[in-house]
Amino acid sequence: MFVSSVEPDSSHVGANAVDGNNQTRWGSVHADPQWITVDLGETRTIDRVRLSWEAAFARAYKVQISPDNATWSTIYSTETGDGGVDELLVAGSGRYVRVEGTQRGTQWGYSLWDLQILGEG
Ligand SMILES: [Ca+2]
Repeated sequence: MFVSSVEPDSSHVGANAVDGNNQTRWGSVHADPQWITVDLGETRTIDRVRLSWEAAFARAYKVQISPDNATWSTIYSTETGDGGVDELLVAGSGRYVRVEGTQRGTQWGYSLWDLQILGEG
């Protein structure tokens, strides 16, 4: 997996989503929308995103990719998320990958045990 850094940082422990450990989690505040952005460090071509949701899952979310952390292209979206593990086949190239939750599945926030961004590039 390619990760250079992740936002949000210490306040909501975004790093816990990309530490490869399924027992540490990132959790957002209890509001819509919320997001987590991963900086891949350089432009990468990605083909798979694997999200492991904690109990606080997203009913609706998007996976987006960007060259500059400003202009985003949506490479996956759903409005019928049911938590658990989502293994997504995607196609995209960029340096930044964002998971944006737009509708929570519970009264809590959005929470991921782990987020893997995989590809060849
Ligand atoms: Ca983790």
